[in-house]
Amino acid sequence: MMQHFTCWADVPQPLELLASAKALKQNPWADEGLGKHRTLGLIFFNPSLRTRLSTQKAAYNLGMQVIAMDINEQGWKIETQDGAIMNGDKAEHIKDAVGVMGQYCDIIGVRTFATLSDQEQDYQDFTLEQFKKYAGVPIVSLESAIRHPLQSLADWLTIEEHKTRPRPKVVLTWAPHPKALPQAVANSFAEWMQNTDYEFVITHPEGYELAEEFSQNVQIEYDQNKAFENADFIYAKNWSNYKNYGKVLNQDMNWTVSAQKMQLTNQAKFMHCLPVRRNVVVMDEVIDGSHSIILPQAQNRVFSAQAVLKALLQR
Ligand code: AN0
Ligand code: CP
Repeated sequence: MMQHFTCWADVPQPLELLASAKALKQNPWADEGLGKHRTLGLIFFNPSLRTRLSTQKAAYNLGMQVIAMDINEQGWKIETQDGAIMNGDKAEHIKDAVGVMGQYCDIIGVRTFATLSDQEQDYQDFTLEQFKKYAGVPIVSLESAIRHPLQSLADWLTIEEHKTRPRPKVVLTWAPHPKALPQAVANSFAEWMQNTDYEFVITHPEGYELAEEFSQNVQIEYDQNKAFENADFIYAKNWSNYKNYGKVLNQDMNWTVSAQKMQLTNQAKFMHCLPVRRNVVVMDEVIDGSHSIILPQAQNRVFSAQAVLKALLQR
C-alpha cells in the first residue's frame, strides 16, 4: 500500500504503477467515480505549468475536487523553524498551516524547490518532510528540493512507449543554462532509471557530479560525444553544481544538444521535462525535429499523476 508519493522507495509495486498509468491512458475515465467527494489540495511554493495543469486534470479524470494555492503569493508568510519566537514578519508556523490543510484535503500535493543555498536543509527535504509530518493525509511531491517523481514516472512511461529495443541506452546529459537550477529532476530521473533494466549513462562536465545517493551506481561519462554513441534516448537537463552548492560554474555551449551531436546517436529520441531554454539547452533544430518527444512526454504527466492519485485513493 502506498502511503505517500515522494520518491521511488514510496512505491511498493513500481511495475504495477507503470501498468496503471498505461491503462489509464487507454481509458482515462474508467475510475471517474473513485474520487467523488474527495479533495486534492495543490500547494505551490514555486511556479509551475505542467505539474499544476496535468495533476489537476488527472484529479478531474478521477472525479476529485481540486483546490490549488500559490502559497507565497496568496497565503500568510510561513515560519519554518521549530521553536521560533514569532515576533517578526511571519504570521503562521508551517505545522499549523499544514495541519489545517490536512483538515480540508484528502491528498495534498506540494511543490517546494531547493533553496540552493542551504545544502543540508535541501538534502533533508525539509519542507516536504514537514508536510509528511503534520498533514495527516498522503503527500504527493510536485517537485521537492531533491526529487521530481511525477516527472520521472511520466519519463519512464514515455521511454517504454518509444523504445525500439528491449534494453535501450538512455543518456541523461547536463546542458548549459544561465540560471542556477535545482538537481531534483536529474536526481529523480537517475533514481528511477537505476531501477529499470535500461542501459543508463549520465554525462556532465567534471565537477558536476550529482549527490552520491543518486549517482553511486550509475555509469558516468565525462565525454558527451562518447556518451551519445549508440544512445536511444537523450534526456537533456541542466542542474547547478552540487559540490559547490547551487553555483553556475560552467555555461559551455559545447554541451548544448545540437543536430550534430544527435548524429552520434542511434537515431535517439530527444526528451526534456520542460520548461526549456531554447538554443541554450537544446537547439531548435533538435527540439522541433521529428525525433523530439517532448509533447508526448508532457502528455504522460497526466497519466503518471492519475495512476498515483488512484493508488492513494484506493489505500
Ligand atoms: C525547474 C528545475 O529545474 O527544477 C523545474 C523543472 C520541472 N526548472 C526551472 O526552474 C527552469
Ligand atoms: N516539468 C514540469 O514539472 O513543469 P512545470 O514546472 O511547469 O510544472
